[in-house]
Amino acid sequence: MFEKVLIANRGEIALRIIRALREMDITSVAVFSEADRDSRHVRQADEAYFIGPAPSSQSYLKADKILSVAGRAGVGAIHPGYGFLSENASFAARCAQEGVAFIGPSPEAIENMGIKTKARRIMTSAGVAVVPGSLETVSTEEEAGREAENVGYPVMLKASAGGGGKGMRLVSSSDKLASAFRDASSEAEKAFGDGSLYVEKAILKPRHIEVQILCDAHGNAVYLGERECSIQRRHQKIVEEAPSPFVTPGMRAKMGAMAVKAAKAVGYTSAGTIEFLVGQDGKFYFMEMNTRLQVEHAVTEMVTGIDLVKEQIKIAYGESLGFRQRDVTIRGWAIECRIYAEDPMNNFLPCPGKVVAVRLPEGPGVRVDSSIFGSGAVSLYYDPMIAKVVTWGATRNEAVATMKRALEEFQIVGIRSNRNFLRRIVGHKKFALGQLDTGFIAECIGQGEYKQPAPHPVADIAAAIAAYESSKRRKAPGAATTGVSAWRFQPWKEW
Ligand code: MV4
Repeated sequence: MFEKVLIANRGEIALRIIRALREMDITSVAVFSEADRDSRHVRQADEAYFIGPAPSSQSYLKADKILSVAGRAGVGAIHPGYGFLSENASFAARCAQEGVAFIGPSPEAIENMGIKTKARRIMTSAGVAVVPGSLETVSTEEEAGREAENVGYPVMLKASAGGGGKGMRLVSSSDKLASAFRDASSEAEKAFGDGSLYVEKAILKPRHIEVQILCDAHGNAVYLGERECSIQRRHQKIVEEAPSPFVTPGMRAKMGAMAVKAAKAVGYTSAGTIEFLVGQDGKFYFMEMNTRLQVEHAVTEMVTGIDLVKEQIKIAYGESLGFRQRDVTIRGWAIECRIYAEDPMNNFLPCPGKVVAVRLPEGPGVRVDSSIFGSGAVSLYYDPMIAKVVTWGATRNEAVATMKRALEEFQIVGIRSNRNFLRRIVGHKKFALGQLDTGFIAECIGQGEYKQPAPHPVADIAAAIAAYESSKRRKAPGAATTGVSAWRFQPWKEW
């Protein structure tokens, strides 16, 4: 096995990987920017190397610096986590050139899946169902119009280089095509430096359901069930669960077989995810493949008992998968809520800043992946996701009940978070029924409707200090704590 592995990432995912390495008795090497000197991944790794200024373009995205640390530290492999260099084919290729294993798929697999039209062509030849539409890019409005007539309106214009909804437009009829084409193309040009588009039939009120796969370098491939990821806000996932309330065992087997076929078509190795767009009629179509470990991988780990990070490391070392498809069973239900340092009352503006105090949920059925701590800070330079709260239950209802309790326990003072927004989602009647589609937030939670007052962080701190001081004065030594139920919703009592 590798003796030493570098983690080319930060935050909760760096900690997640350090934990796997520790359990495998592999030395962990962290890298950190100026903004991360006091971060937990730096403290918890066996070694840590400074790689530059806070902006990720000058640190976590600098392949040169990371490879030079890899050389100096003498690591056998690099785990890229998610984001940053994780889906950068040339970085993966450079790792190979320098004799360091990239814990992920081959550069070719990353590249083939990165270009959406190319991925659609490969999938079509492999017999994987893709959304009906063009297999080549359309370069003019006229060409787009012809393709749109072929598949029938409504259609979706999408960026070939795309992802994340950028450069995407829903077109309901032919008279709206020309302006949508121009808008989508210029948006794609700005976002990806490539304005080319393709046409797909629009699937109305779709679900986003993705299948986790694991493939080793010896031709063994398994699927680990699906994740329901339909609850998104502006193409950002916020609540995910496994399994999907919509997927039957028969559908799971079909989607799983399709996902394995898709992975084999690009000679995939490592952990990967096939995203499917699922219509209200239950038909599912390949949307794209994520060639990395994903943020929401934990829900799959909770229901399968398989440690995806350890599997990635073993696969990168050349080991064979230690189990077969028939050994994979889905047990119970898991839900993940992503806590972001953002203000739902102010258009979800990121709210970086100094953390004064934090209480993370714990107890039965709770897993929290987070790198925040009581006197830490949320940096404005990076993604504002500060914690993943994951709960497990024997049934979906139990997992939901545990999530409600865990979100209630989650307290943070000093910065604002979307905690209450998440509580509204998880507490919604339609969520309880598992009636989820990609319109859930807009239809059930809304943006402007959300009027729950959020106290200003300074008011929180003042309340915390005041409460602490008054409790010191009032409490007789050894006095029993009373009124426990009364302060369930008054977190400042804790501080
Ligand atoms: C679609 C679609 C409907 N029909 N494609 C959005 C992000 C990108 N990865 C794909 N997306 C969509 N593609 C067709 N042909 C609807 C969406 C979509 C969506 C998909 C998954 C999760 C949330 C979404 C929110 C809005 C639109």
